[in-house]
Amino acid sequence: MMINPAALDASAPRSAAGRELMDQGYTILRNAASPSLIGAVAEDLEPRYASTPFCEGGFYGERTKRFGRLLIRSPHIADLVMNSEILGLAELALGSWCDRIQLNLAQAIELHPGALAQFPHRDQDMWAGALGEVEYLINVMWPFTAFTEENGATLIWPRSHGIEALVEEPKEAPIVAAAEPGDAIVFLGSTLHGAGANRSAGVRRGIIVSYCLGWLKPYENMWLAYPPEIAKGFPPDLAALAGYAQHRPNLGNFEGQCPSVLFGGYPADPIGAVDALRPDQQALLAEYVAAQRPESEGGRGGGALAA
Ligand SMILES: O=C(O)CCC(=O)C(=O)O
Ligand SMILES: [Fe+2]
Repeated sequence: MMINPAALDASAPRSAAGRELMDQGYTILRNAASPSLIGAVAEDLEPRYASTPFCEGGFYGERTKRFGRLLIRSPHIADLVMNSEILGLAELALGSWCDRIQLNLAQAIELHPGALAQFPHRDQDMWAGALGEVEYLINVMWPFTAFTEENGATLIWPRSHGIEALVEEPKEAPIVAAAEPGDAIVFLGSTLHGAGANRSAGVRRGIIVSYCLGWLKPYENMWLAYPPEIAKGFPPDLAALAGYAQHRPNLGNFEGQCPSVLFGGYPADPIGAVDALRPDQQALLAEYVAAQRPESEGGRGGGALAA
């Protein structure tokens, strides 16, 4: 197995990392976060790793621990989720398919000694959409311990993404995404991957943060993980990423308005629905509406409908 042929320094121009991501299906950003930030998050999550039971089932892994809702478990996680390099890559990979991206998952993972290799999979297979045409998701693993071949570093099949997702057998062997705390292992939802086997005597710790198209059902139920009374304390960009924004047109509304209306409490009185449209839709609609308004109200007097 090759180790990390696609590793890039985060200080390299984003277009290089972006090109790598889109060409290879993955990239590894070296030093994408400071050791102190990673250390602070790891420390905040420490008690929860210890108290979380092992997973059940062959996919999650029976020598593996996982827990979600990371945004409530450490005030520092927001800085990882909102990392601008990562958001840039997410926009690059997903921006053509949606009006806005959203948080799909923020989950801690701990692979214990004896953990078996995870079933190789593509994360996009949770959705029943067309394959080989659309990118649905981008995944970021942030290691808290070194990821090595021995302790189960993520295995990634290079160039298994995009249209290759329709091919049954990958054409190439996987690489070992060896990485250090502070690095970010980034791969697409169409890229074949899985956790390696932990044959070491120590645990492999890290978190997965993933982003998906804003019109999909996210893997982690964001509104239950972060109800309004919690999300109202997030910075507005983070709250929007965690589901408190509409995907234009009008998707994900609460009573016809942006769900962030709930940050002020549940409305005591009825509220009216307000369009949330893309500019192109807004322009089309304005013309259609104006054509039906009487001239006395600034419209064109019913022309368009008859035409
Ligand atoms: O832990 C890893 O290295 C990968 C985990 C993964 O791919 C998943 O749970 O979907
Ligand atoms: Fe996965």
